[in-house]
Amino acid sequence: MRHKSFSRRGVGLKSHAQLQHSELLLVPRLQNLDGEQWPTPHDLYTALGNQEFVLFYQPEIELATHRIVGVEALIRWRHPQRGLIGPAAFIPLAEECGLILEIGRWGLGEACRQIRAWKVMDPSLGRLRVCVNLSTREFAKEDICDYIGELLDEHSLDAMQLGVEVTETSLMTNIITASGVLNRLREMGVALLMDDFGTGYSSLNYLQSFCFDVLKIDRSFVNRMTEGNNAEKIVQVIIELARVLNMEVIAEGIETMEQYKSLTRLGCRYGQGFLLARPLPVDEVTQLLQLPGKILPETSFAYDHAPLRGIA
Ligand SMILES: [Ca+2]
Repeated sequence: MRHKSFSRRGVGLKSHAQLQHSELLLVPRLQNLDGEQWPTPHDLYTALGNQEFVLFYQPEIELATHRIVGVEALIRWRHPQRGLIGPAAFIPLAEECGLILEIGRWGLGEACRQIRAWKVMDPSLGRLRVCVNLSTREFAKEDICDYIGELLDEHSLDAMQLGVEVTETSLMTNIITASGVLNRLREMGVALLMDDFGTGYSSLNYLQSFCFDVLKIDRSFVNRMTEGNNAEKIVQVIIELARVLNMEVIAEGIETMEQYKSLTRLGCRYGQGFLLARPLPVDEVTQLLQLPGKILPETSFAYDHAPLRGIA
């Protein structure tokens, strides 16, 4: 893809006009203007060394009350010239060249440091769950459990404050190691979330084999929901499946009031998406977490933007 614009501005909840503008900054840019591939592995090494990666946090909301129950940590690259860059532009390369292990560890450490900072600021935030996405390669190394254990000790955190989001693809890649990692994280008390549920090859098989605390309904189902169509029926069945298996369910990618209302009607308890709150820089999400009861005012909902597509 070609460049559209460069900017150093961040993303916020200031106004919907600003939100729509800032969205453009997160579009993946995979080429320089001269057509050469960008970024290169060397660019990623440099970015890590220069501490250019940052975590944004997207609230997870109880749909009936608008209460924030958790946040998902999502990586961004704050490039000194190119501005804020979404993960689609660099995570696949990081996976390919192996640097994902170091970037992932940085992300876990940064999330734990932030959980501690929120807890010190307001002890009631000690119950907030912060979820981190584990990449396939991180998940394939059993020492990830030791590393997470060290971080929890270092920052004096309860394991339940940390959630780990795992996709079916990660499970599939190395099922034996994955099984060991999941069992150990469960023993430690870390919350396990099945990410992007329904898009893999063997979703039901994984639910049978592993104990997850939370099932996240993939955005592709939520995005296509209209009353009575197949996507809505699939979502309905997933919600029921989670209920029977005693799992929490979070709908991903809620972008319109129609989707929000349908999910509420179907009994989906939690949701996440641009309608409710976008991924936000730490200072802005901290402001939301300080709202009374951590309840988002409905006036903050992004009613009037056109549907936006995933950059998470
Ligand atoms: Ca996720």
